[in-house]
Amino acid sequence: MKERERLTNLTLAALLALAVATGLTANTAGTSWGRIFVVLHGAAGVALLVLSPRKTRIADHALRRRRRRFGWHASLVLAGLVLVTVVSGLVATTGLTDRVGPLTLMQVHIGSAALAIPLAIFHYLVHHVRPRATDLSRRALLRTGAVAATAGVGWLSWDGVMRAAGWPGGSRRFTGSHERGSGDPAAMPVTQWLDDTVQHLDESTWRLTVAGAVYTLAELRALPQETVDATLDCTSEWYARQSWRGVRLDRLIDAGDARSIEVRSVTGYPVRLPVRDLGRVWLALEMGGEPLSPGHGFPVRLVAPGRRGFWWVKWVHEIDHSPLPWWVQSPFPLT
Ligand SMILES: Nc1nc2c(c(=O)[nH]1)N[C@H]1C(S)=C(S)[C@@H](COP(=O)(O)O)O[C@H]1N2
Ligand SMILES: [Mo]
Repeated sequence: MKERERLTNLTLAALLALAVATGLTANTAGTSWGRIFVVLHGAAGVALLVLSPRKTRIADHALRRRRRRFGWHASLVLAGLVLVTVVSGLVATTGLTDRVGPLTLMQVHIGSAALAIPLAIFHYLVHHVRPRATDLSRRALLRTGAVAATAGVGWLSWDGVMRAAGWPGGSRRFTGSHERGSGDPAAMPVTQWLDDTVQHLDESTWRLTVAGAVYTLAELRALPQETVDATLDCTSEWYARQSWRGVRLDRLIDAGDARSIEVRSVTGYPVRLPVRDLGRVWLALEMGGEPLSPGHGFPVRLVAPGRRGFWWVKWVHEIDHSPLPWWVQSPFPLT
């Protein structure tokens, strides 16, 4: 295989790995340091598009000359999945729509990427694309630099195009999310992570257990309340800024000699917070001056400014000390 083709294949492999890594990071980042991962993620997507004509030529060449390797059908499926992933990602940035039929664009984007990962690994195992010392030659680096520059400029122009067109995507948050229902709780989406369903809890029987102590809703209302303006930023492309009111966690539970604090919903949805967060996480009873609706977590839910939406446990039921460090948990909830 020609040197140039080999380099294209290698660059594509690196881009796929970069896209997956930055996509995962971009989805966990809640504070502005995450911006760089979102930019890299977009640029990786554009770079894949930039290289796609070259890759099409390489594949076409191989197929014509009947150099069909084992599992070449799987390679076509892989190409299709990568295309769907990149295009659904780009369409999602526009904010013009967030659905394709019964699925959200993010479900399509993440779903097709997840299907592509094993196929990509298989593809590179069969095709033995291995780096060589000459990959660091001046010419090779210049060529890679040119792809990176084109992708960077392409990504920035895409932002410019969206702004010029007046699309919602022009004013995305640094996480890539679009604004939905800020200051208007009724207009804010109700979102569950995976398989939870909206709970309709009865305040007369609901109880909160905090390190063994049991509270009724009336008892929580009697504790000192604070108002916090904070942004809930879901990983499925939307965010909303609201005025929340509730009890700061350090007024309910002290760190003691715990290393983390576990918070669990009535459905068993768990998160583990570092004890240093006790002074900056709230157990909210109200949003926008009204009690929470069932969809938004009635009677109480976590408000964790600077953390992505999946930390903001709804229908909280139990808060407890844990001897484990906070990072002993899956990077994303499993329920
Ligand atoms: N118990 C429970 N809490 C949860 C979830 C869930 O599935 N179960 N989903 C989380 C996710 S992913 C988000 S984005 C927010 C959404 O909050 P909202 O429905 O009030 O907008 O709730 C979080 N809290
Ligand atoms: Mo979410």
